[in-house]
Amino acid sequence: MKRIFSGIQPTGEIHLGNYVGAIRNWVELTKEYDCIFCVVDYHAITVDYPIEELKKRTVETALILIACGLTPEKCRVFVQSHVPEHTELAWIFNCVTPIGELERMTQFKDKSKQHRANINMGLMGYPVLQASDILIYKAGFVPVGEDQVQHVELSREVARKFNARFGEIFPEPKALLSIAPKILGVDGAAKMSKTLNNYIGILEDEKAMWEKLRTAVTDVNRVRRADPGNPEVCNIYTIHRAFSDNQVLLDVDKGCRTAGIGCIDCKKLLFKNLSEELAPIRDRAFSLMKDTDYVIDVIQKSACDCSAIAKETMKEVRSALGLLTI
Ligand code: AQP
Repeated sequence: MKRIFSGIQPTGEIHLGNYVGAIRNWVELTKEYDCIFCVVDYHAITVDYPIEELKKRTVETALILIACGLTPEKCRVFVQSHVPEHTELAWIFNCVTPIGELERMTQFKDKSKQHRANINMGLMGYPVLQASDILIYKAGFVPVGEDQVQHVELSREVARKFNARFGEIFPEPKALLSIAPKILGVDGAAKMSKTLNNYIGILEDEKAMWEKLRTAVTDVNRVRRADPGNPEVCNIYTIHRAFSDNQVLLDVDKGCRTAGIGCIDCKKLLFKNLSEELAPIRDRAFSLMKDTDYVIDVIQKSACDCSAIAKETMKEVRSALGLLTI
């Protein structure tokens, strides 16, 4: 069975972008692939973060993945720092990754602007650690949102460079995109992001969710209800695509182009469909919050499984590098 790896940072509330861009696709893919999903806490420390919050965020992120359907019967969900071979392999990959490649990564450039006072090596080496997260399990496919495609491509290059120098050990992983690989924030401008605070969290209560949706930016050309719009440039329509059936999509598309439907009515339709899908996830998450021992148990068992795979890979890697083993 082909293997999939993907990760998510414990950097705050999981939002609609994470959900439709990644997590919902991950649940689907468990039907066909051997899946490993990881809460990547070492990635989260590449920027300043509230230290006292990290443990809670880490457990909550794993908990939400389970509530979304990534249950231990279907896949493994574990925490990156519990399998230290990830960082060991990252060091080795540092030695085959050209600095120039890292400097041109879009995320590095963006985060360097956002965190001018702390542009550290970890921020630049983020994609090297990501390559190691994927390749330590020899995963062939990496389901991600559009923003992460560039990093997956770098993982391919890292695998290629390593294999060329030390022998064929790693596959060249491919990115897999969901049907909604890029969701913009409620500002309708930047990518929906935990740290940009422009998101709708998937566990938010319905009142808060509607308030954010109600005021979310749509096609800027629709100033008045009578103005026709273009669904292709409207973030609400993009989110509709992820939650609404074909008939609703056709009606909304036509209504928007002919000014037959107002933005608020379009949002109400979306809200109804969103709520239907997210309500059971929210219920499962809130009941798991009362049983975090179960969540800890899942991440412990998964780490144990993943550790066994990672140790095998590292044995091969150490031998290929010519390191002295004792
Ligand atoms: N807006 C988005 N649209 C589609 N997919 C998205 N993803 C994130 N934002 C969107 C995908 O979600 C997965 C997990 O992302 P992450 O938490 O590891 O990091 P990120 O991409 O940096 O997401 P955020 O919310 O923007 O986090 P912060 O603000 O902490 O940097 C990935 O597959 C990602 O593509």
